[in-house]
Amino acid sequence: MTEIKHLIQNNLNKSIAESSNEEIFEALLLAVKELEERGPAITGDKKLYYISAEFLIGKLLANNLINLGIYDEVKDLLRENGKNIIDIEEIEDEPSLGNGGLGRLAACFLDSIATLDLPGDGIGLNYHFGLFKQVFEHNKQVEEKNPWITTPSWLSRQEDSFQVSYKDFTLKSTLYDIDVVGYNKGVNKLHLFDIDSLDEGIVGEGISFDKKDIQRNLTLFLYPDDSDKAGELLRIYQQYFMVSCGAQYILKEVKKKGYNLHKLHEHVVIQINDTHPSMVIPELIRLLRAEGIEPEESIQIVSKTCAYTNHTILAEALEKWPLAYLEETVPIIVPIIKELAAKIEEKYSNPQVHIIDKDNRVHMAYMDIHYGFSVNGVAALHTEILKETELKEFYNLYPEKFNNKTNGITFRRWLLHANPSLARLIESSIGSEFKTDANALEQLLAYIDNEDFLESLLAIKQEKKIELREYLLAKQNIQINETGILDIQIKRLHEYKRQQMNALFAIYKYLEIKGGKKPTTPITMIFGAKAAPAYTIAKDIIHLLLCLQELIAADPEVAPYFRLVMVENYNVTLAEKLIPAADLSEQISLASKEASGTGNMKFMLNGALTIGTEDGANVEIHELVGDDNIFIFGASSEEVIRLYETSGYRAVDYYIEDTDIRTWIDFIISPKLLEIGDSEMLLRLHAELINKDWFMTLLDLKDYIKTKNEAYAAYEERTKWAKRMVVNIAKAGYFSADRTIAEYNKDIWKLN
Ligand code: 26Q
Repeated sequence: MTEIKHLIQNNLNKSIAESSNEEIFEALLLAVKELEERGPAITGDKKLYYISAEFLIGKLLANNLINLGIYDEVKDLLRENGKNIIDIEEIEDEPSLGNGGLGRLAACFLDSIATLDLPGDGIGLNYHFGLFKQVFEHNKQVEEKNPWITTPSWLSRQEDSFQVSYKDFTLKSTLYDIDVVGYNKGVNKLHLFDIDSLDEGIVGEGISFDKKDIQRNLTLFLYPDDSDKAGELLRIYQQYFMVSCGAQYILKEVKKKGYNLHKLHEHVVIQINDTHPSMVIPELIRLLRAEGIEPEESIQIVSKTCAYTNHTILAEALEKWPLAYLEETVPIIVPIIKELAAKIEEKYSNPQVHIIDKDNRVHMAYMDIHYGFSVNGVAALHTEILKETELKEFYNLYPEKFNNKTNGITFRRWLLHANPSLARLIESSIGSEFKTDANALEQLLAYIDNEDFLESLLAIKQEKKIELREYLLAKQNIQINETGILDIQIKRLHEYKRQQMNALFAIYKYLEIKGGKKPTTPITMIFGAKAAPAYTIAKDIIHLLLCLQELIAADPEVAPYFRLVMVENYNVTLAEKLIPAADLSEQISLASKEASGTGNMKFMLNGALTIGTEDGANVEIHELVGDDNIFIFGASSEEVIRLYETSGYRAVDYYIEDTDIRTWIDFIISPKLLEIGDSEMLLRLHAELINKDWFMTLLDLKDYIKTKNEAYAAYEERTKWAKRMVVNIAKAGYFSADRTIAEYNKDIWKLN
């Protein structure tokens, strides 16, 4: 009997064949944990700590089986006993410990760090209900709690416990670890801090709870952006808890290993994932001083230890905490923040680089830049924009700190697990090298004229569409058409990502079909998106999409040719089903606004073609695949930045001057839609698009429609399209997170 079979059987009190899927899932989880415990811990003289408020890890069973190299063995074992591994995978609840891109990136990074055998742990929080679960009621988003911690669980409770001091009370931490197993490699840890005094019972209707009851609410939810003060204070409490526990944990490990604290930076590097963990800087300074290190030296040590990644240039997402909020919650680090700020004011007269501004707000990013040794953006264009505009003054001060690290994704989850058929086709063509060296995918270019290969590629896409159709029908009672083009936009709902522009395309297409022009190939548009609970316009856009879904499905003149569907509760699990089935990947943000995007990379790897603006990593995708293998449209980032600087964009001008645009926008408040939807929401969105439209939907709308029609037409030439798919897959190797992490290590972390 093989090891895994033995371990599974040990955790079952009957045979596999007689056990339920739930029992098998639990037995497998315990067996996998056991194997991981036996696996070699990754060690080294210097260790990375990736601190992040979010780790959107997704389900772990299949991922860990793949990385342990036993997925197929387990699949076969289960099949021999009349069980389907896919059904067992379904049992697992997805931990929703992230909002979107930033959290998923952290998860992909942990996978690659372990795979490259680098000693590196994650540090975060153990949110019990994570990000809310989205349900649709009356074509509107409603938020519910999203529990995921079950018994048994991937979490293993540890002995370590730390005190965290706030103004009015002290909390005692508990620590839960999750194993991070690399692909056929050793094991790192994700450390998730929590409190025993948490009370899940205080959650009322939906996701409501007493935001002031910190001792009972601290780790209930991943706090999505929110505007009220109690919410902001809770976020500070969470952030400080995370970094204080993290810093204490790091120092404990360093001392245990017998390292000299004066040489901390030779043994530790801390990557600060956006500004959410920025308080680690003053906290670590405080702790080093408590260890007897001189004030100035403690600042120097920390400055050589911490590195900062920026993920956004949207002003509202750059954290600026009022000093008064920090005094009210975490007064213990306020003197240190003031001291750090004062040193900068002494040194530089330019108020634009001061940490505390004239309104007494602490600019967390500025503290990171002054007191960290590295600042990186997440795609080439993004880093250039940081250097030339947003953080220009800082780049002038510290050019040597700035560097780019274009994001990447783990191919274990996004190819091997999400699309095993494609992985098999690739392996049967070019061998298995691509599994450990993603650049080997380039060898697929040799198959671009191979008819059998192209046919197989299209057949796999078709198979994935059928699987998706069956899944959506079974799970969400959604009907899609597996013939024709599948056009997908899945990402958080935000105006800058311009789902509203795609909705206007749907209105245009609906009216065109009503006017008698039927598409030659059926079109299915799929959306998936959560809106932050307090983001009114984002919720209005979801409402519009759901109303359009209903309208179109009910119209017999249109429905046979065109469908729009919005999946409920878009998450990692759904992404793994949607992306392999996609033909067209929607990456249509207003140029300059999407720092990188990572969904764009996942689609490309799975043979979808991108329709997109020259934004984020789309620019690099475009460079890699060439003009013929991507559909680019819209204004450039330079044009957009100029329009903002000169206030040169006025949506209302487009509305008045272009009768097409006016027709489509007015359709939002047409009798047909008002009959289905909520007039307050539709009227508000209509007015917003005409009078505000901060993200310039109308600027690019016509170019978008033209380009998408070209893409749809191109889809009909199946062989040509398949060749474009080959180029996209072949060039996707650059976007392996293994490449990204190798760069972080070479330029920033310098482990090994
Ligand atoms: C800030 C203040 C208060 C409350 C919430 C927040 C907050 C929370 C989450 C701000 C930002 C986020 C998440 C940002 C994010 O996901 N950014 C994305 O990061 C990806 C990985 O680098 C990029 O690919 C995306 O382009 C970027 O949008």
